[in-house]
Amino acid sequence: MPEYNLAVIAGDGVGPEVVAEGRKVLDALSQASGGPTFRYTEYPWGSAYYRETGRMMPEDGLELLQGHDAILFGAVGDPDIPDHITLQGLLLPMRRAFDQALNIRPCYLHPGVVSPISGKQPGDVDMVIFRENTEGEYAPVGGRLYEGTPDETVIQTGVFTRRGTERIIRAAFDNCVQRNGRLKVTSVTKSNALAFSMVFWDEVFEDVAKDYPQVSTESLLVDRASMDLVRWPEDFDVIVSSNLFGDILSDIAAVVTGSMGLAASANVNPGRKHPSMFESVHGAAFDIAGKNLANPLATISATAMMMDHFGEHQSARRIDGAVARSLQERKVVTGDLGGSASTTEVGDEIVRLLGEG
Ligand code: GGG
Repeated sequence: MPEYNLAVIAGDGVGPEVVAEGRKVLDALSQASGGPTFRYTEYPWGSAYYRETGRMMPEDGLELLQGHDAILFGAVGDPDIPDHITLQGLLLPMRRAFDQALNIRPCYLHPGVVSPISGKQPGDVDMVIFRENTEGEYAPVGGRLYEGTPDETVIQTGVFTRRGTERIIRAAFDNCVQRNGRLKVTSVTKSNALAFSMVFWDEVFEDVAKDYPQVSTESLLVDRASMDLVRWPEDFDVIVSSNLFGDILSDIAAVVTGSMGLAASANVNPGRKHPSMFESVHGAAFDIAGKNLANPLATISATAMMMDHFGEHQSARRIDGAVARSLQERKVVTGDLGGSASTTEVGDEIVRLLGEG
């Protein structure tokens, strides 16, 4: 019976509430005979830690995380701390230090869930977004000069390496070949305006595509892709995009599938030298924090992605099956999906459904 050594960073806002339900589901897996077991180490980092120490995590935080098999992450964000401090102090350094280059964000319209786009049927929306996760527009490269004067000058640079660009594009193609028979990869850029970085991205995309002749390809500008995601989401299969565009497009895709509260995310280190991280796409949602109202299904689905990462595919399918069944039955759903169940009730329901097999 394998035991996995997990780091848990519940973080801010609704993070602790949804992570508690994710752990509840992992613990339920452990009850099955031959199921995986888990050892958790909690790291109380985030905005509360920042208020006490002036840092989002301790100086040796990354060293502490390195020894774990994976990281289960909640959320970052605080109404009283600037977002660039909370994000740059914890989530983004973790992705870079652990070379979590592949941010994988699946979106599926489940039976029982109503899309805000009229006429969309269950399964019509079925896509996965591959977002480059360690460089691009989120690279912390730039500076500020003559601050507060009329000459104030600000530079923020995008960083696109051949290695990073090729890695995410190749991962998208590999996933496309494995996942289904539709076989289409859409690359999203803005190469008409960003004539260095995104023209380069387009070239790498065309090069990599040659290795996958069975996959059809398209290249869309991000403005066109954003429109199409809303009006024709069924046209997309696998999307590959830069850090910034992938971040935005995956939020659009999540709401099209009914709620941000359903969107899970894996931050994968392709070389497996470092721990990968699993989290909801949504943030801290501090307007509902502490009220037991948040939908924990995104985090619970992220635990299924973690199981797949460990090769525990049967456990992953059990979690996915329980999530799908709870959505279809609609007996226990949170407010974002039109129900009145609490965060803990949804977690309990998933555990109950896991028990039914
Ligand atoms: N659960 C993820 C979270 O807290 N997200 C907040 C956020 O702003 N994320 C931006 C990103 O994923 O790059």
